[in-house]
Amino acid sequence: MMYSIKMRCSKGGPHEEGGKHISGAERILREDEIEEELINVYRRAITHERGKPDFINLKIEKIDDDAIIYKKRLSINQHHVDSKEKGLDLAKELLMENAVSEESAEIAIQTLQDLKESMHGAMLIDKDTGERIDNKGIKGVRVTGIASADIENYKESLKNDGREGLHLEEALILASKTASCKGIVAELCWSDDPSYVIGYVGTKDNYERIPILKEEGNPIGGRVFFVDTKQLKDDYTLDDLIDYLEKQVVLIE
Ligand code: PML
Ligand code: MG
Repeated sequence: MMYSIKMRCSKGGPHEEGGKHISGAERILREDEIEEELINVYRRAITHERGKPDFINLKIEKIDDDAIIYKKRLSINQHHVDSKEKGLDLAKELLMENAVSEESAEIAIQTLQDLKESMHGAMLIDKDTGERIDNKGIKGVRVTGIASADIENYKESLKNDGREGLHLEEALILASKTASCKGIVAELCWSDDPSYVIGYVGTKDNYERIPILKEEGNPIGGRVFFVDTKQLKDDYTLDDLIDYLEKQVVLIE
């Protein structure tokens, strides 16, 4: 039996009452792993560079085994650029190689850059027109229900590739679930952590990791998921797509 552990924390009250998001985390664990991980998650909440929270929400829920599906992990492609401008140009190019129109890629990049505060989740943008198709405002669509099928193995394999760190570990899992979602062709993300300037373009198969996508010190980040609206039909609607991202439990192998 597996359990989902979710933490979110904010400053100035709960998120839903206007508090500023500090950090969040999700784990899917066996019962015997919960106690130790709760301490890690709590530590993460109170030591985050975005500030000290005055609200921490911790949720522990049992998951039925038959509610879990398994999907593959994306392959990492490490890119090299020496400026934000080159990073953003590369992101645009990669998006266009993955079925996103030039217009939509440009609008997405501009929209993320123009944010006045960080997205809590992702915006859904039409891959052809660049139009936003969810109505969730700054909250966006939150991808939850994700974890690595074997956490220790996963960390070890990243380490063997010379890649470590919580940002990458978590982003790669999230991008892998997102890539498995019917109707999504690509993703663009950069972090809301001020000193963390690395971002990525997620495709159906790859995690295209780009070393600079924003200015050092910028505390605003977010995600865009590019949707092929032609794949949305009566029997697979936008609500179904959002439900998959927000609710389906997916373990990444
Ligand atoms: C985040 O944690 O806010 C997003 C991080 C994106 C890049 C992670 C990486 O590849 O290092
Ligand atoms: Mg963050």
